[in-house]
Amino acid sequence: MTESASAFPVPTVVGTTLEAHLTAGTRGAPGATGELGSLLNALSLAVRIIHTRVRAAGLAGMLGYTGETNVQGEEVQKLDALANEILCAVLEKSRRCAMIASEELEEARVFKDSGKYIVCFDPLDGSSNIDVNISIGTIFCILRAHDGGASLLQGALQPGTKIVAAGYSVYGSATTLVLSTGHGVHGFTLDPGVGEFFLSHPSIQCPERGTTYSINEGNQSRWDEPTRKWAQWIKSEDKAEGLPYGHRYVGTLVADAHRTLLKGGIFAYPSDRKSPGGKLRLLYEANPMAYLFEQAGGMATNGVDRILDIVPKGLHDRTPLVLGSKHEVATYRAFMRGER
Ligand code: AFP
Repeated sequence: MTESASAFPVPTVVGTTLEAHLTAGTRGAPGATGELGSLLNALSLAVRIIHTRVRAAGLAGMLGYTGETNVQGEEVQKLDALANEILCAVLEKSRRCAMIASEELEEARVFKDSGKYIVCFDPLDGSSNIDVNISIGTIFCILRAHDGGASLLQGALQPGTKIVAAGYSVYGSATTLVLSTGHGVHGFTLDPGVGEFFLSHPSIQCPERGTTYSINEGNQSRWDEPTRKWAQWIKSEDKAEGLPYGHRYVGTLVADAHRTLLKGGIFAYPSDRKSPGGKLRLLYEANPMAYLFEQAGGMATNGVDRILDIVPKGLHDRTPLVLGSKHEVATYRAFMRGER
């Protein structure tokens, strides 16, 4: 062996790749065809491509707006549009998708020669943070196409309890992919040198209690009385209850939810006078996050009901969203019921 070769120690431990994890997860499972695993691998490919575009956006003239407005009435960022195109192309080529629903598309898109799944996604969450180099992400969930009834559209409008897998990626100091297929929540970190996701956070558990709360305090004047009372309480001084909590708010759901999932505490985007039905979207923001938090032992509510029980009426339905540790979310709900 030459001098130079021995200078680089042979890696003793090669991590578990996403593919190996998914294959192990479906091996021997009754009726498993590997199609779901292959669809999740396609989604991870889309995330890796988006990762490269996000990292180089400032150099490739990909910051700023396209000049168009999307179905949400929001100005579309160039990276939003690009991330949407990447996901649509990769999912169509996967032949595992019968249909997709995207935050950036008014209508659902049906694919020919399709597979048995529907993917709902927010291609690039946190648009307001894209140009200022703050964490952004991609959010998705997967449903069985023909479980919802006759039409494919009905397939997308199933309650979150019908989700078969969900996940999100965070393009932050590292690119992380967090996902669940109903057997716990697992986190993978991208090794950019290898271009591969390796298991870095196996079996994530959302702590029973936390010490931080996350809400856009700038909306306070628009909140209803119970929400204002809860926000006042969580900032009050009470050692026995561990109050006050620290305040953390990035303004990107994936980043605020990721912190809350790993460290505990609570994230809340309640309804208010400006958004009486809530701001966040049910199919591709609230439902995927609610599925992951419940899989990790946390909770998700709209303040009254369990998010996953809500039956969607339309692709771009909005909902109040409260996520987090059991203790904090249960306390929040008690305030909304006037029990505190
Ligand atoms: P999009 O960029 O996908 O529209 O997401 C932004 C977002 O829906 C979510 O990521 C944040 O939690 C929330 O909006 C931030 O809203 P405010 O700017 O009103 O706090």
